[in-house]
Amino acid sequence: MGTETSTSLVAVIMGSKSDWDTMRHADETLTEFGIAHECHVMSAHRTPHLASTFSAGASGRGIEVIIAAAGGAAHLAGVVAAHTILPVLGVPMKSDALNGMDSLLATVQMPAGIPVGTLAIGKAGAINAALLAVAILATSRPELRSKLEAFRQQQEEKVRAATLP
Ligand code: RP5
Repeated sequence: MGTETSTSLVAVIMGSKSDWDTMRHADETLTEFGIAHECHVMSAHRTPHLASTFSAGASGRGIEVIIAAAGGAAHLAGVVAAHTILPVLGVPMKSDALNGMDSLLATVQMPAGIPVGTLAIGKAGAINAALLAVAILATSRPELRSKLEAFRQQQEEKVRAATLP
């Protein structure tokens, strides 16, 4: 975590190291698809300058999609989206106090003009944010589109082959 390469296509950022146990699923999914990416901890509240400079400079470094995860008063994805025109995918973290409903509403309820594509709370959101990032990249990369199609096919076959006790 915290590595940065000039070749990354996707940046996965999260408000706290405590989010990693959930966001590692985004990291793993991107790795499965062979997507060059980087993961960092930064916070809209605790490191506001870092969050704004990182997002303002992301496009210039070749990043094409940002995945931003936060919990509670989850402002990270929105703040990032305010500083870049890159697609920003928000992942609400499951919180102790309100089970992630706070994170979900804080992430999804953006004012018109600054979009954040918000995914599900927790692990499903982390995985789907990565898959959506792959889908965005795949619109201009045929080999990635093939990988995504193969993934869907395998997923379907697994469900069709499921047997119950
Ligand atoms: C948010 O506050 C983080 O994204 C995390 O989900 C939550 C709690 O952070 P810690 O107190 O565990 O650092 O900023």
